Amino acid sequence: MNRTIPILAALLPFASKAEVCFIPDITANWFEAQEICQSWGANLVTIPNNSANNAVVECILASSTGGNNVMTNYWIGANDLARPGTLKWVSNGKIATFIPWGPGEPNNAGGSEHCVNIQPYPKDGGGHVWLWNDDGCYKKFKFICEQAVTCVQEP
Ligand SMILES: [Ca+2]
Repeated sequence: MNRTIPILAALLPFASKAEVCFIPDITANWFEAQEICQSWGANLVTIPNNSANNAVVECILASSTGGNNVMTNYWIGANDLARPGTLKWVSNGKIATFIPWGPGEPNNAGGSEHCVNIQPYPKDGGGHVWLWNDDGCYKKFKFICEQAVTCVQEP
């Protein structure tokens, strides 16, 4: 679990809301993943902008323990099942507007890719850039849960 985010939120005097992300060391299809997140009072992660995408990447890299391979695909909380071509977030039903697709994505391979994961693409000159891919919802991947943390300012 990445504990950096809630600690920072607690230090902000007027913070009303923050999120904490966690990545279980298991794989699941998109629907199972969302159910597992919900069982912990969370949702698959919502990524509304680039800074949130960067925070998710930090969360992924921080989940590396004991040499597990973090360079893989992770389900996030977006799909276009209700209306193909329109991505919505499972946490709040909002239409996704920030959508950093990877090269050649979304390709809707086989006409059956309606859920979104984030994955590392090698960068020229080394390192990786983490971008999104539409994929088959029933494929099993690791996944990222996000739980809202409410902070109340004490009088
Ligand atoms: Ca794809």
